[in-house]
Amino acid sequence: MCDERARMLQDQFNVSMNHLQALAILISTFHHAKNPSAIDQITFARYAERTAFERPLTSGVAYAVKVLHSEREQFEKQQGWKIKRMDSTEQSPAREEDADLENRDEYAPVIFAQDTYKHVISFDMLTGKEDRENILRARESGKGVLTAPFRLLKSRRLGVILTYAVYKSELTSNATPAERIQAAIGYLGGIFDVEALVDKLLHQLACKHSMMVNVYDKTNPYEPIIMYGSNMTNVGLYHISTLNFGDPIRKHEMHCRFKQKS
Ligand code: WA2
Repeated sequence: MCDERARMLQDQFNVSMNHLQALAILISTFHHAKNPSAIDQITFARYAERTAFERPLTSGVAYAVKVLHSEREQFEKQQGWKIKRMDSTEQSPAREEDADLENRDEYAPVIFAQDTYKHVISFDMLTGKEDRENILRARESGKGVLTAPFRLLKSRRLGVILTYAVYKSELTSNATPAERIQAAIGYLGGIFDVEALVDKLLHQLACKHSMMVNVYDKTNPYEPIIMYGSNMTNVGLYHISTLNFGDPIRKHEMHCRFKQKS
């Protein structure tokens, strides 16, 4: 029964992942390869909302573009807003924020987002640890890459982000990592709200009350990160099913156990 649950979760993850990749191609076709672009925030948000059923484990999508330091001023003028650091919420002083941004050679500000995440628009995704690592890994590999579970901005909910890089159309399929980094023009992220969405999925199954399910990121076997379920000590008998979310550097496991009758 644990294997069956693990397989369902993995299938839904795969479906979501495929659709995110298609969305990355849509952006490349209708935003980057068309002048003027056929996509703006309103169009993107509407399309993302109407196709949300295709990405059952995601609670939203967001798209960030590569902006070089030399292009920053022009970009900000065109957008009508300034690129912000992810840690520069109301509290932190604006001067420090500007000084810090000044020293970077490139940025990845979000320009489009599904309405649930429109608060991330204008934030430089290279200034957040998990987002930055994901963007760098996505663009040099050309594959979908996953973060470890972490607390999202604003909502502070536990999530993982799956990122696909968008490239200039000239890129060949056998390009080297250096060529990929050079040819990257943007980064599409799907936000997986594991707490809420895994819960919804597992509740559709029978025996939900008699079985406890936990999902872990065990990329570091000595420091598993809980992705889903209540944190409990590993007592009693439990079954382990491995999960494959398509990113070879990440390892995930589902643990299932029957609840004791009290
Ligand atoms: N989106 C929404 N909330 C977040 C977040 C994020 N990243 N990071 C922290 N809280 C544009 O992978 C590219 C979205 C990152 C994509």
